[in-house]
Amino acid sequence: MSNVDLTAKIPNNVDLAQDKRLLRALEQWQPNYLAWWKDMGPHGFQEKDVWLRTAIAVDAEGWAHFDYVKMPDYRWGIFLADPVADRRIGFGDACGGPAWAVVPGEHRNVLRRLIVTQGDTEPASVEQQRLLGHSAPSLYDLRNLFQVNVEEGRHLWAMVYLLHSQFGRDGREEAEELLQRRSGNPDKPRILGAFNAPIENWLDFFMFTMFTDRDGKYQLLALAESGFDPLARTTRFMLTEEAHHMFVGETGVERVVQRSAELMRQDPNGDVRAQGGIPLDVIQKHLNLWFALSLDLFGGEISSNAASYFAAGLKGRAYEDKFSDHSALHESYRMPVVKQGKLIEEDVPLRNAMNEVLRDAYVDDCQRGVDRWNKRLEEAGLPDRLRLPSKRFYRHIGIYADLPFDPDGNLVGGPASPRREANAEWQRRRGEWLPSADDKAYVASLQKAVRQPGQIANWLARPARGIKGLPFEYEYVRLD
Ligand code: BYC
Repeated sequence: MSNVDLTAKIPNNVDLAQDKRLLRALEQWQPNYLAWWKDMGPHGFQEKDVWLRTAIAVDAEGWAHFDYVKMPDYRWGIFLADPVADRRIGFGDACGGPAWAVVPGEHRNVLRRLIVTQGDTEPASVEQQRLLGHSAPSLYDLRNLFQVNVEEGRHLWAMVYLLHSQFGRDGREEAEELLQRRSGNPDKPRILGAFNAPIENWLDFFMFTMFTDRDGKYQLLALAESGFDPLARTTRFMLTEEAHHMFVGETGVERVVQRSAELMRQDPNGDVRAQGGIPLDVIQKHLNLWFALSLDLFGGEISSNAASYFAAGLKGRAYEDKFSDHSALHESYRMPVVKQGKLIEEDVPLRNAMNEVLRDAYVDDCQRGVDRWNKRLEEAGLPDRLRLPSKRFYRHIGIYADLPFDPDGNLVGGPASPRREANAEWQRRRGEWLPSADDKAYVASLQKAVRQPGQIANWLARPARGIKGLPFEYEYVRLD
């Protein structure tokens, strides 16, 4: 295992102390990061003790330490997974060649762009979740929110390390800009769509960590295959932390569903609202929204960008090892495309369909989570089921963008019908498929902070267990 220097101002396992220029550059960025964190990080809880996990090593066993920490004192550090000896590029035109330890000149701009795009999502999500602490349904959930937030901060550090160490002055400028953009700000928005969408309540938060963090997982898996070895090693370790974020989302929605099922059974008319829970149709609409926004994050279905990332060995497929042909030159991908208002199957050269290949793996993973939620409904003896909408529903990016697809993937109003925004029927039915103003107001009315250890909001079930062997009743955040 690489040595981890935990006593350093910036904990790291990359021998920072040996590279004085890089160390100086990162130490100059550090106060700006902290200023951003205090300004845009979790509002109102910066001085509280939170029972957090901190990364202290990169081996599978014992990589993290748990203790009470005030968030601004969190030890944000730089951790790369251990190098693989004689690592080779695993796909594309340079397949079999040695992986690059330094950024190759010809790929410099593209790699910088990928790293900046990845990096931009991390502070964006912290900004989106900034006010949620004030309405946390339990101390357990409050702590999980902050855990996710500090680790997104660490993931920003991971990308900034790459920018500073490999991209010189351009990289330093990009690192500053990562602290300047703001989620949802029309003048200086974050780069990708979903990271400018508001996360207004805890149902949004659980859907975001289920679906949007899962995009993170798949993008990181694709980057973990990169021939650019520092990127591969950084993202491999980020995936370890990311797993918890998806756990928060998947079990969070599961607990909402479980509680709604309980409340439905308690009411003589099966009315969840009457019992102060969240109706299944409202859960479904939030699912539809965050699934669609997250699908957009994979980029266009047919993408020459994706083809060139793959050809150049910069971004692979998730678990590239599992594929037999790593050139992807001789196959195609059959997908429904829209021609004259109709869906027609078309063969697309596989390299150009790489975003879709990754999106498919993601959809399968999401389906596994939805199946788990449906198990809870089945166990409660209810006939209702949640489902993923079609990949074509409510898209803003790619070949289905702005078209009036319903959740079943059919064009509303037939071939000649107008686009989504101008489509009267789609707009009329919008509230059946996406959270309406009423739904939002109702969910908002439930968002009241529960701050006693062991207590929980009425609309949410308790988790099966607490964190790291501690009970749910533990005081995960000390509020006094
Ligand atoms: N919003 O060829 P196209 C995470 C742009 S999440 C706005 O279709 P490409 C996390 C695109 O940039 C993971 N713009 O797509 C989760 C391009 O612009 P230009 C983040 C978009 O390039 C939760 C144009 O449309 N990681 O970690 O193949 C919490 C045509 O592009 C969007 C990454 O994203 C969009 N949704 O793929 C915290 C990995 N989609 O060139 C963290 C790095 C596309 O015409 N990024 N565009 O100006 C990438 O690999 C690629 O940039 C994308 C897009 C997959 C995002």
